[in-house]
Amino acid sequence: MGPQYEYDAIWFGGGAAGRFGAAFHKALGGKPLIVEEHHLGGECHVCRCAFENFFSDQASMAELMRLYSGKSWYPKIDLSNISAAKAAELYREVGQRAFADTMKHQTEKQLGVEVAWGKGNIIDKNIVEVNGKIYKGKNLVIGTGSRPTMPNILGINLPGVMTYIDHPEMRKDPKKMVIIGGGKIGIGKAAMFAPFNIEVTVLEKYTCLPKWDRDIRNFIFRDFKRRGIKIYEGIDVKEIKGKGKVESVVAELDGEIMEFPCDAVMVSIGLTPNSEPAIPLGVKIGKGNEIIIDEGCRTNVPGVYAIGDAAGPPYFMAIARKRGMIAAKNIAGEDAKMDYSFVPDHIYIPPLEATCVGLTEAEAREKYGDVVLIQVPWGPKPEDPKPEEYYPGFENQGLPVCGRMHTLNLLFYGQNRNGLVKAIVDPKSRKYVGFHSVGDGAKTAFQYLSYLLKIGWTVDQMANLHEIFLNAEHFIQLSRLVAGQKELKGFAAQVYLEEDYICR
Ligand code: COM
Repeated sequence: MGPQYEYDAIWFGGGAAGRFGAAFHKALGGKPLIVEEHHLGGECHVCRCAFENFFSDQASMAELMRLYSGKSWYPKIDLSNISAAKAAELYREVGQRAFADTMKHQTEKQLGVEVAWGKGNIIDKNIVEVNGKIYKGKNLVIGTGSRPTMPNILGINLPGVMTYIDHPEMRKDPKKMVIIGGGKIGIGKAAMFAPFNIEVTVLEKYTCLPKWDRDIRNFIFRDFKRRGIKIYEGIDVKEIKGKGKVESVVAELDGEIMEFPCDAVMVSIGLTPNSEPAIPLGVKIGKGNEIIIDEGCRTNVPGVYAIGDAAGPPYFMAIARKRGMIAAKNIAGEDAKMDYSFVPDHIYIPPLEATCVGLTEAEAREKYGDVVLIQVPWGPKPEDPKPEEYYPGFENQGLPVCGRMHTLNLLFYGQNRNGLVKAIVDPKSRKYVGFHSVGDGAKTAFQYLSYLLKIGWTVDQMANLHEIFLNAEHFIQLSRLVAGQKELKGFAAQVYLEEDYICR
């Protein structure tokens, strides 16, 4: 750092990328300054991952209470008055504040990273002004996040049109909600709202969750159908109608105009990077409004870096944080590069979760030819199990639901609904090429599975691990069942669940 600079780097934005990057920078021996207007941790704890985690748990509880009500020893539960708005209020009152305090305490007190609180104004690539005070940095790191992409259609500004940002701000439960966009956010929100007696319809212009494995998609959407969540694909939204507030969504399907009455609309068609603050610096901006960076998170302007969502997809917290870490290393004089291979993906679809990493079956077949599947459930479905009738003597005693549904409580969830796990293996090398799961609780394992994929983990190595029975992700025990085969065949007939979930 030359004598004219107070800081090695000014981290413009203290979200997941900037907070982790600045902390890493400090740990490397540098002198970082974070400039942040609202909260450290960015949107995560306000309306994104932390909020979704909380709200999904509320939705899971509601959905499972409905399923368990009056069965076995569980008391009858009346859910007619439950409220998504109440759940959101609880998070606003408790969760948001608690998270904001924790982030501030951890960053400033525990890690000793300096923060300039207030709206920052970038004067040039070495000078940022905050509340009239000038801060000078040798490097500048832009971590300004992203915002929901909004379609340019009539009625988009009507009261009742929301995005993920407004979800924690809900004050009243809608009766009917239309979700525009069936990507990760839209599908997750559909599963989150439905348990609260909200009628949900998803309108997707192309295909919902297009990058996900076909069996996983089918599993999710068949379950949506059972729950009454309607999915339309190939439908083009034209207008949101209403006098003073949302009343319906108008869309075109196969040349036919359809109208969907509703009192709320959630828009989830994608994200747009917040690259605007960096434009005056002369950084290159891509077609999706993202700041263009190299593998080391450097922009085209020397000394200016971009991290997190501001630098474009993949929009994923781990990528945001790692971009921060890579920028920190390079500011400290290393030559570090981002590695985007084997990044897992995850959706909360309460009461389930879907997680995947690596290739889908279709991609694997294209690349490796005849792949082997290690999968449950597979083949013909068992008859729908009948959950026990109410067990006399337990009326209004005991807990309604034991937390979430882990493992065998999923049996309540009905025919083949207790999850699907699928590992895809190249039989020649015996290496895994993809893992997929829908069920409860698998996401923890995927943090490690993604690394195992990367290092070329084999079925034989997996068979040597120690499973803790019962776990939601059965990959270890399933792999051991077939690992003795000299010529790997796996054990999953290639049975596709029929695609009957689309409303058309
Ligand atoms: C996640 C926010 S809640 S951060 O990545 O820890 O800053």
